[in-house]
Amino acid sequence: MAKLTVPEFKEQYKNMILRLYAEDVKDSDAHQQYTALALWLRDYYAPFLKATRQHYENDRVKEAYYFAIEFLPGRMLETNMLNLGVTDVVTTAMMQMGLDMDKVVDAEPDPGLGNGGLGRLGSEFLDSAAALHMPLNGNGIRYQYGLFRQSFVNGYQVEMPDDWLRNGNAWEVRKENRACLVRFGGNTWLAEDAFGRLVPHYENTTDVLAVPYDTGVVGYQNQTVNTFRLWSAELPTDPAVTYTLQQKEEVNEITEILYPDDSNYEGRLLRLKQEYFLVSAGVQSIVRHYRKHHRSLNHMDATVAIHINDTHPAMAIPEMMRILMDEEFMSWDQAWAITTKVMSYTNHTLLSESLETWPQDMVAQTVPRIYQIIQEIDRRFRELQTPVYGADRVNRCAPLGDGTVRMAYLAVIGSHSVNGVAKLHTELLEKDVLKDLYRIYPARFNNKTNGITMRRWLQIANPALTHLLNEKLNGDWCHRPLDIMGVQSFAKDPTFLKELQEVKHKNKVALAKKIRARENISVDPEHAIFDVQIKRLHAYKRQLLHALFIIDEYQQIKAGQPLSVPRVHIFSAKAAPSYYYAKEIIKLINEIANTVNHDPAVGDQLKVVFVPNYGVSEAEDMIPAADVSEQISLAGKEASGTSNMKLMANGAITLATMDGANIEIADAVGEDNIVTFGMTVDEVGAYTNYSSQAIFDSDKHLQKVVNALIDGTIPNITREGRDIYNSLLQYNDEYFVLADYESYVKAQDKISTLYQDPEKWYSMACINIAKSGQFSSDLTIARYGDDIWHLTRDQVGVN
Ligand code: GPW
Repeated sequence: MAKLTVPEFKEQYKNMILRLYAEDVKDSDAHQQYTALALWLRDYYAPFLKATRQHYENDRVKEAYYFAIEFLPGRMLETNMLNLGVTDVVTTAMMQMGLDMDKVVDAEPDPGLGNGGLGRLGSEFLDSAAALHMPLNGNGIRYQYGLFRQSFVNGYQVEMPDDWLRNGNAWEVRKENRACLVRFGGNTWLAEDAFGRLVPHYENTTDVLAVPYDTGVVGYQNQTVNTFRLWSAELPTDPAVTYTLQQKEEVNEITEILYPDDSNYEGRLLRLKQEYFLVSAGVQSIVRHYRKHHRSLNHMDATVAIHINDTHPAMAIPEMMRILMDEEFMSWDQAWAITTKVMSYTNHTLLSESLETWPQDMVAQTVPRIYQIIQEIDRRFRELQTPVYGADRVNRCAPLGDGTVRMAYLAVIGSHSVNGVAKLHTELLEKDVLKDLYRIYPARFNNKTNGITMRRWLQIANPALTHLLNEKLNGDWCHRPLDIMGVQSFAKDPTFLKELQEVKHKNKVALAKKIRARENISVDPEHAIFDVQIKRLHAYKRQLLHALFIIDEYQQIKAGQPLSVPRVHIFSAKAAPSYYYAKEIIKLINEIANTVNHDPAVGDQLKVVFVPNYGVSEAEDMIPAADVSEQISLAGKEASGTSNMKLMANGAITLATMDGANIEIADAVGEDNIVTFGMTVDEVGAYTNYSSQAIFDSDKHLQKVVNALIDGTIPNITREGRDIYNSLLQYNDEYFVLADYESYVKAQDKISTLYQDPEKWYSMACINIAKSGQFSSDLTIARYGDDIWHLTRDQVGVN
């Protein structure tokens, strides 16, 4: 393909605006400009999408399908321009046409198809796989409303619908010709057909039409474009059938809204329907596609891999069994052999409240045939394993138990691979959460530490740092993430460290400007440490620990002792609408902000900003400007974390407990380049006689801080302050906030001391950037491809 020139692009773009809106470019608004550019890009990569598909099909390339109930793609405009290698041409042309590229970029809605880390990881994997020519397809739900938009009223979280499709979605292509029917409810029984085969019969089912919408996932300057498929629920088009209003609503609501719960299981019927809708549509379309090119399904595992992202899509296992047996007339054993070879599963949590366990009667009523198959999986598992491992162990880990379907156990039993998302997490799965199944299937277990895409978090979010890296590194770090290691040689180069400091300063100024404009708060980018904690609001993530420290600083200032270094504490987090305690923490932090930011005695020493509506785009604004990365979950609770990786790559110093991937970050950078604190997993486990009251009673300083929750130091939190106070004392502080407090304060003091020596600080930042390459999702996804899915790919720079 000839290289695109600026005049060519301008010509094509003007035509696009004309075709779409019958207007001149100068009369168009930002949204029109964005849509036209997105459609132009879609046209531009369409031939690559077609060629990629044809290559996979004609060459019988093995393809993997990543099934996930959520994805969090973020805006696609800049990513696609970067990956297609047209950023310079397009931005120059847009400028020449008098258009403001920032406004065009901002006109793209951020698709809120996910809650947090789980969904974002899925999207990073798709991006990385395309960059490596890996045949990986995304398979998810096209929620009409994404995660709620968050705002604050009087410091309280207010949720508003996220109508992200209001103006259409330029990237997607509806494929009604690829729709399939998904069957719910009714009765089912087996009866012999004319050939003497046992086949299921159904009556009174509700059939739902699953319509796919496909979006291209553009590889990084490599002409690969993979497919990201989202399913939408609609009424079947059969004119002979009529529907009541209620039936219509029941169908439409299946893909209407994303459940706003992060790492928290809620046994709601609609969610069960969403899960089955996703897997049934996804597996049917995979089998149908496979059928086009193969006469039998006996060797499907040679060209198909299906990945179950956490347990939400675990019904892919019985659904595959159903199709192979009921529609392809395979025996159980044959179908099971294929299914387990095709399926693999990632666990993302250690929290018991996140593990899905559906009531058996709910599953039996909602998806009766699937329930029968799960019963048979359970029966055979027990029959096979009880003689070897004994009834107790087998009872503990069989798919059915306590009147529920235990989805994690089903997922392990029906897959050939089970992985955790950080070394510690995988170890704890083996030792604790899944120990009985680990005993039975040790070879299935493996670790795949999470990763992040440097393209979004450096090349797009942090152009200044990208420019500096490009200047210093000979190797092509954009293709070979481990090459970032090269900047380590500048860790003692004062000129480089100054440049790095200037980059950070520039990003802090830019963020300060946005905070001023959006939140009406002035923060000082010259002197203050930007101390950042951005992630879902959850008790185990301990935003409260951070908040207590701010109260501590405030009290110190009020007592006449200035802080050694000014601080800006930046939070951003959504709380699940039904998560009462998390919302109280939001209110607390907002009121701390209110008090501190308006107290003339404080001035620029201390500022607190709670940035509303955290999402991918907000993260892109904040991460490049962070000095400190708060990763302070109670050890043993955070499976991995991924903001820890994004922040280190942008030169923030991690302030961390030894939890999740923090441990691997600490190993990578060395203890001099990270600040760790708090109890280890083993210490938490051994702490059987914890009394938060005893800690409180023995520490005057801590008492003053905690009492601020109830003594009026922070106004307007009468109820919240009392509830939080009680959670810490009366309810014995479930997440050991008080136990880790002293150690946290010391760690924060250490941060302040280090920061006062810029050469030391930026040398640490430099090492963090240098070592971030190993957390590239390009490397992670290559390992999934090699070890789990057995996919081909082009040579990656795995140096
Ligand atoms: F509970 N994670 C998440 F395991 O964002 F399903 N939402 C979720 O519902 C779950 C996990 C689930 C996160 C983990 O909390 C985080 O530690 C991890 O880095 C991320 O998934 C990606 O693996």
